[in-house]
Amino acid sequence: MFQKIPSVLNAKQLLDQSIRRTKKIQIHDRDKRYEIKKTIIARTETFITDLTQRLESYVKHFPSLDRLPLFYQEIIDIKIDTDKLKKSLGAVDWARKTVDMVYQTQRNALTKTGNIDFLKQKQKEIYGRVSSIVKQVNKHLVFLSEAQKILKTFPNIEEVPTVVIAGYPNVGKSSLIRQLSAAKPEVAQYPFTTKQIFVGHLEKTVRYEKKRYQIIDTPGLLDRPLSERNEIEQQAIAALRHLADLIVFLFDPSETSGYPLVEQQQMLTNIQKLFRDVPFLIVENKVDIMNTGSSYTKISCKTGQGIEELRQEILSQLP
Ligand SMILES: Nc1nc2c(ncn2[C@@H]2O[C@H](COP(=O)(O)OP(=O)(O)OP(=O)(O)O)[C@@H](O)[C@H]2O)c(=O)[nH]1
Ligand SMILES: [Mg+2]
Repeated sequence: MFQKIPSVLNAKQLLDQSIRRTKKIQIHDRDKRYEIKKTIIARTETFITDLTQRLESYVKHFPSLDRLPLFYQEIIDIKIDTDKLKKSLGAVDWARKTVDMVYQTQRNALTKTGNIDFLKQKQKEIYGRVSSIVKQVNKHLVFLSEAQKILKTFPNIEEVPTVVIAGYPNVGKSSLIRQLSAAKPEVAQYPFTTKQIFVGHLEKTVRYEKKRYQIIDTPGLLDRPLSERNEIEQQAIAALRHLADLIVFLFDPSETSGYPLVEQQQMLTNIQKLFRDVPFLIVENKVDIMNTGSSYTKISCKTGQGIEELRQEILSQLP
């Protein structure tokens, strides 16, 4: 989704690169004065073109934030900060336009004169003004560079029916998505192993036609108000809010996760209040350690018990 955004250079790197481009340019003419004049003009022109094209490509390749699917809008705001991102894109766009304008107003002076010293002086002046414009937006270039690195890690979300797995930390959410799909998020015996959204896929053949579904692993959630949730938990909430056609709520009754079952139950109640329109499938994991005897679906991601039945149950409930 965001793979096309180029790596963003800072002001110094950008200016160095564009100047390096110009060094190779050498125009030949039998008339020595013409040769110097044409070379200076060609180098200046290349410097400006290279620079403005790079600046333009940064702005162009960042997505139009208001037109993105809501899930992306929300995680961009959580992980990057939408207002800052817009401001930085605006600043870089301003720099491109201003560089271009400076050059357009100086261009005639370059082409009209025959005086080499004046020409060199003008070239220096243009380079100086342009450099100071680019340096003025350095902090925005640095911000865009960071943003690009973060955007590159965002999962590719498709417009297909989607099941989101939610639950307390360490209950086995990532283990479950590993059982059900080819996605391989990290599994570990400590809470908050998963720090971002992972996407896997499920398939079902309906009348010879293969249907594709998404299964999403989320970071663990604690039972606390939305306003107290950290950035990692907020991503899980964003996935539930914008992507879920079905929520699989995973319990760990064995409490080997380190969280009491009553707390897990309390959170289920609160999450259900938050997402009233979405169907919930309640599942108890780690049945190899602990079987509560309740009527909920029981699985073990360790032994594989109940996994195929759960897969069928999920597929039958997705639209
Ligand atoms: N005995 C047993 N252990 C399990 C089972 N499922 C998961 N585990 C273990 O529980 C621990 C947590 O598993 P994860 O899949 O990382 O849990 P998670 O819910 O994704 O955890 P976070 O990403 O931290 O929220 C790991 O040590 C798993 O090996 C199970 O069915 N039985
Ligand atoms: Mg996990």
